[in-house]
Amino acid sequence: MTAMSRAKANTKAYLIIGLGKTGLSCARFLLEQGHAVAMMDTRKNPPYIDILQNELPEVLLNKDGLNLKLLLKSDVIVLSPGVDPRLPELKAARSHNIEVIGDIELFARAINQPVIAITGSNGKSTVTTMLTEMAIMAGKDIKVGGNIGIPALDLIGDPEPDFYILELSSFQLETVSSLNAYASVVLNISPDHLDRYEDIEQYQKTKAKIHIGSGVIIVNRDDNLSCNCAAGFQNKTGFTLNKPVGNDFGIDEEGGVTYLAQGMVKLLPVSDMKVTGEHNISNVLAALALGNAMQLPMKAMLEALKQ
Ligand code: UMA
Repeated sequence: MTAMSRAKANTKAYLIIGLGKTGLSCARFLLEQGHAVAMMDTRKNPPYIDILQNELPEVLLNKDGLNLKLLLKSDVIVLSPGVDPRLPELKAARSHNIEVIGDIELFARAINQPVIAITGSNGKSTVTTMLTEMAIMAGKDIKVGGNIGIPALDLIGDPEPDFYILELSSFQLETVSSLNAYASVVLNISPDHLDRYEDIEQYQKTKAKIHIGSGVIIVNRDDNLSCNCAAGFQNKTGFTLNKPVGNDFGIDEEGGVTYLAQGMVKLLPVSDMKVTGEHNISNVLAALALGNAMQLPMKAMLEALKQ
C-alpha cells in the first residue's frame, strides 16, 4: 500500500488548529485523503489565509479563538506546534475522548519508509544537515524536513525515499505517539521553552518521546539528560567527546593527533574536517552514529565531512 492510499481508507472530520506552515500542510494532506477539514486560529490574520482561501476554499476557517463547540464536533484535532496543548479547551476536548495529535503523528501513520529523527536543545539543524550530506554522499534517496523548515507532510509522495530525515522540536514531539523511528537522537538538553513546560523534567520527558519504538537510540554520553531520555531502551549507541567505549563514537589521540574514532578504530583526524569547534565535533559524532545506524558506508560519511 502506498503512503497516499493507506490514509484514504477511512475518512473523518479533522479540525486543524493553526494556519501556519504546518496547518496548511495538514489541510492539503487531509483533503487529499478525502477527509472533512475545518481550521481554527487564534490570530485575526493567520499567515497563510490568502493561500488557504485561493487554494482550498472548501476549508472553513474560524478565527475567533478556540471555539469549544466546534472542537467537540470533530473526530480528530490536529495541533500546530506553536499551539500549547495545555489550553483548557483542548483539555476539555480530550476529556470528551477526542483525539489530539500533530502533523508528525499524521506523517508517522502514513509512511512506510524509515524515519531518522533528531532533536535536542542545540545543534539539531546542524546534525540534520550533516547527516543529509552523508546520506547523499552514500547515494541514498532521502527527504528532509520537520522543524528545519519543510513540514513533514510536504515530504510525502510516491515513490517514497530510502529514508526520511526529520528535525523535531519538543513542540512537535508533544503530540507524537507512533513515530517508531529507525534511529533517533536527543543531542542535548538545556533549559529552553520553559514557558511551555512545568519544569526541565517535563521538557526532558517530551524530548524522550522521540525514542518510543524499537529503533536504534543514539545517546550523548556527555549529557545526563540525553542519557535519561535513553534510560530503559536496549538498542543504544553512544557518542562522547572522550575516548569511546565499546562501539561508541568519540575522540581518540595518537602521536599528538586528535581523531574521530569508533571504539578502538581511528576514523579521521579532526583537522581534516571542514567544521571546527568542540560543539561541532559533538554534532559530527552524533551524525556518524546516526549514519552508522542507517548502514551508510563509513567511507562516504567521512568523505562528506572532509568536503
Ligand atoms: N499561533 C497562534 N495561534 C494559533 C496558531 C499559532 O498564536 O492559532 C502562533 C504560535 O504560538 C507561534 C506562531 O503562531 O508563535 C507560529 O506557530 P505555528 O505552529 O503555526 O508555526 P508553523 O508556521 O506551522 O511553523 C512550525 C514551526 N514553528 C513553531 O514551532 C513555532 C517551525 O519551526 C517549523 O519550521 C515549521 O512548523 C515546519 O515544521 C520554527 C521554530 O521557531 C523554525 N521552531 C521552534 C524552535 O526551533 O525553537 C520550536
